[in-house]
Amino acid sequence: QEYTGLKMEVVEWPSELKEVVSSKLAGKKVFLVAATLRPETMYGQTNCFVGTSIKYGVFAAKNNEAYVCTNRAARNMAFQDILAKEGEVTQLLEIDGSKLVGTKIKAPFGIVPEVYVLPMEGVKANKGTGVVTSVPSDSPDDFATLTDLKKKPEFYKIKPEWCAIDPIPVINTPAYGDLTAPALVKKMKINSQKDVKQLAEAKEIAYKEGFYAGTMIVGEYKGMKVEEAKTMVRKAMIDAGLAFAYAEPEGFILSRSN
Ligand code: ZZB
Repeated sequence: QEYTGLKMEVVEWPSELKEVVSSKLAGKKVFLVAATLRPETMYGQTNCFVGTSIKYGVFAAKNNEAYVCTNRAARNMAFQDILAKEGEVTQLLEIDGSKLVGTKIKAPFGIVPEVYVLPMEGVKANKGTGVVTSVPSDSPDDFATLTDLKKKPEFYKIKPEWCAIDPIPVINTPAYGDLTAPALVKKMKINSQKDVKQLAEAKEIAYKEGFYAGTMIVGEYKGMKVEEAKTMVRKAMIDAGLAFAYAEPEGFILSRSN
């Protein structure tokens, strides 16, 4: 699986983390790295998701940078020469996912340039980087989760203003309009992030519609088919130093867990 690793720079840490960060990560530019298959949707980022029971590490990268992701992803990155030294993983700090919630980060290419880290139940520790950038206009999972968070911020231990950004139109699809994911969630009567079966189905439809029938309605590639824009947006992000190619060696993972 070839992902785009999106570099979301930390703008402000939650107060609880400030002390440990200033001692352990002094002088480093720190990024949460989200793994995405839909770089063309990055204009519509409204937040980022982590799993609250997942353990994350902060790993030394090149040019005095540091990346926040799972240990498993860091090992994969090391072998793709994405970290400080090829084949080596240097963990500077460990952070519980629950503590990352509320961190303010940059959203590369986002129409809203700065967003917050929020909790999502469905984030898998063994997939991608364990960090997911959220695009509620085109991802049914993201839209359903944000709807939950907006209903019960106290329950999820978040501030309402962290999830206040409404879905941003990015792609038009003939079948579902300018907000494909919200339209699908409504049509399929999906009530929350816990409706995993219907969400998997909605995701499949959103992928197909977006990729084969979608047209960009914002950004530099406005008017272009998603099929063509996808690789161009990805390349632009990589050229700008805001992203990198990150491959998930599935065979390797399988053979290790068997
Ligand atoms: C932004 C985005 C925008 C995504 C969209 C999807 C969509 P797949 O197809 O199952 O491999 N993701 C990445 N890592 C994780 C994780 N550890 N746990 C849970 N979800 C994760 O899914 C790949 C997508 O799942 C990635 O692409 C990421 O969300 C999320 F408009 O990034 B995506 C219709 C989907 N639309």
